[in-house]
Amino acid sequence: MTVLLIGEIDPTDTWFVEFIAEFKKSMPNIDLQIFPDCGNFEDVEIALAWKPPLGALLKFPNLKLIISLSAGVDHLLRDPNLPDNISIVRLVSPAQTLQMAEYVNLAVLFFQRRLFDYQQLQRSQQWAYLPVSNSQSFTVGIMGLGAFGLTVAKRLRDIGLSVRGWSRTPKEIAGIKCFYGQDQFRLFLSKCHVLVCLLPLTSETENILNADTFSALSQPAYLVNVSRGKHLVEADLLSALDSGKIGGAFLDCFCTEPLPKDHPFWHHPRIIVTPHISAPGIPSELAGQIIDIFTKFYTGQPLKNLVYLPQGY
Ligand code: NDP
Ligand code: OXD
Repeated sequence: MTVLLIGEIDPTDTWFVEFIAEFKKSMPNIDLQIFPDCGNFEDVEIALAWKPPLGALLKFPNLKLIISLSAGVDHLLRDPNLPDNISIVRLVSPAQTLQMAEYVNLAVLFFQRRLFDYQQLQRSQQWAYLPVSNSQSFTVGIMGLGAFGLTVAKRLRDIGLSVRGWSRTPKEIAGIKCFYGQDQFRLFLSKCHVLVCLLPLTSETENILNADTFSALSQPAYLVNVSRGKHLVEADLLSALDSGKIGGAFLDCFCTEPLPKDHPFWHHPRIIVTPHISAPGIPSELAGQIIDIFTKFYTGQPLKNLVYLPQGY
């Protein structure tokens, strides 16, 4: 069997070097080819994809399964020429959801303990005490209660913060106040001090982090965007930071990645920029998941984390 690695894949990048080595170690009998330097296109049955070129997956007449190398699948679904009737599964690993929970915890506590204000005091060598909101009255709102959002929400709940969540369909989660659908969006926002975006990027969620959303939050208000850059209207965030409506932001994903050198986010005193590393996934664990998917697929067992195309995630 031939498996194709396709997309924005730099075989010299540290993560991919490790991933390819783990893949070959765990699946020595599988012929792994990297697009476009692959042999016979007819031999390819499974594609491992990360931002494949538009229309490229149509070139493989015997393709049976697409595995997204990421949890988000916007990089695949943006392609209007995706082959029809082929299942798409995405990789979601427990270690990766834990990494995300750690990152969001870090950001939330940074805001709650007023570290942006202390950084400002430090710059002018001021030794001063600033009052802090207690954790039960500091509310974190998680947009998206899927694989990542749920783990993040439970972690924050378990350290004693007040947590609410918002999803498309109704949920009941112990100790977390849940809201759903467009009708309950503003009600959800109304008590949140920190807004964490863990939504998939779809036509319904693009630009959802905008001036209107920010104006519905409780003060002081902060933002964590760890999902996709296109959820955020960047100019609205800069205005909200200028006016004080938003007190600070942790941003891990951007409309253009890498973030251009002249982008105003780089030097903003109330923005922490990280280069899409909140939950990078562990190559050995992902390779293990891929073996499991191959086994299930070729023995006709149901696959987990299937993408439902009409929903967009
Ligand atoms: P899931 O598909 O498991 O969950 C998505 C959640 O969003 C669900 O709760 C869903 O609601 C909700 N949702 C979707 N559309 C809407 C809508 N229109 N209104 C309200 N809620 C909505 O996704 P994951 O948790 O696995 O991943 C989320 C995103 O995180 C990924 O798409 C990716 O962009 C990002 N990500 C970023 C990483 C990084 O390193 N920065 C790493 C991994 C993921 P419902 O439950 O009702 O279906
Ligand atoms: C993902 C990501 O979606 O790393 O998995 O962004």
